[in-house]
Amino acid sequence: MENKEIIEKIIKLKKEKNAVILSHNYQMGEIQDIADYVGDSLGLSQTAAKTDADVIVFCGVHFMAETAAILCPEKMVLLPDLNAGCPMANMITARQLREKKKEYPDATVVCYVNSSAEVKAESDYCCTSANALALIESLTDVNKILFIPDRYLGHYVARKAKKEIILWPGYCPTHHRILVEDIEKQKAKHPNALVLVHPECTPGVIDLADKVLSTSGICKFAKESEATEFIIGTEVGMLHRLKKENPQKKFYSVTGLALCPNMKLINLEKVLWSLEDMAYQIKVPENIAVKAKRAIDRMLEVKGIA
Ligand code: CIZ
Ligand code: SF4
Repeated sequence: MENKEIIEKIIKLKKEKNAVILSHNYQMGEIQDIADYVGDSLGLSQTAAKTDADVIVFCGVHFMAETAAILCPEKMVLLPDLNAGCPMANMITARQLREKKKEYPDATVVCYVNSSAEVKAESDYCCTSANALALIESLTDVNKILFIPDRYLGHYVARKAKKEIILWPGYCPTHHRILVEDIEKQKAKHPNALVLVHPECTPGVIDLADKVLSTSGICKFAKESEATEFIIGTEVGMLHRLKKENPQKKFYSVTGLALCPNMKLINLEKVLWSLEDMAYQIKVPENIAVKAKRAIDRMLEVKGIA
C-alpha cells in the first residue's frame, strides 16, 4: 500500500472510532506528520487527559502510553507496537527500588518519567527533563533525594541543586552515543551554531553545550532564539520537527548514531493496524495506577513547572 492510501484509511478510521494520534518528538517524520499533537511525554499526557476522544493512539514508547493510561483511565490507550519499550526505564524494577529505599529510608524518591508504572507507584514524585531541576528546587524541606533511573539527568540536577542526590546507574543508550568528540567536530564545522543538548547526555557533552534542554525546551528555544544555526544533541527524530517549524534556520544533528530504535518501531502501517484491531491496549492495574498517579499529580501541582 502507498503511504497516501494508508494515511487516508487512518484518517477515516480515526473519525469512526473518535481517536486522536499523539506523537513523541522522537518519532519518524511520517508519524509526526499525521499526528494531532506532537510533543514531549508531559505535553502528550496532558493532551491525552484533556481530549474528548475515546481512543488515544500513542506513538511513543511503553512508559509514555502507561502515563497517559494512568492520567485518563476512562480512555482506551493504544500503543501500535508492544516492543516499543525504553531501555532506560527497564534499568530499574519496583523490587530494586524497594531495596534501595531500605538503604536510604530518609530520602525522598524522585523518579524520571522514563520509568514503569510500578516504579512510579513506589516513588514520591515524578519529573520530566523539562522540570526535574525546578521540581527538586521546589522541595525546600527536602535535603536528601534518591533520583532514579537516569544517572546523567540526576548528575546534571545535582550540579545545580544544593541537595544531596543519590544516583541510580541507569542511562539512555541512545544519548550515550553522543560523544564529546562529535560535538567538537560539529562545532568546528559550524562555528556560529549554538549547541543545544538534552540532559540525558553525559557530563562531558553537557559541559560543551550552550543550553541544556528537554525536547520541548529545544523546540521553544530554537523558535524564539535570534540564532539561525543549531547543533542538536538529542535523538535524531527531533530534527524533523525543528526543520519543519523553522524552515529559515539550520539544524545539525551531533551524530546520526543517536537514534532510538524503540521510537522507530512505529510506522504508518502499524498505526493503521492499531486502529483496525484496537491494539495494543495499555492498561495499568488500578492499585498501581492510583499510587503512580499520586507521584505524577504531585509533579503537576508544583507551581510553574509543568
Ligand atoms: O519527556 C520526554 O518526552 C523525554 C523522554 C524527553 C524530553 O526531553 O522530552
Ligand atoms: Fe528511552 Fe533513550 Fe529511547 Fe528515550 S531515547 S525512549 S530515554 S532509550
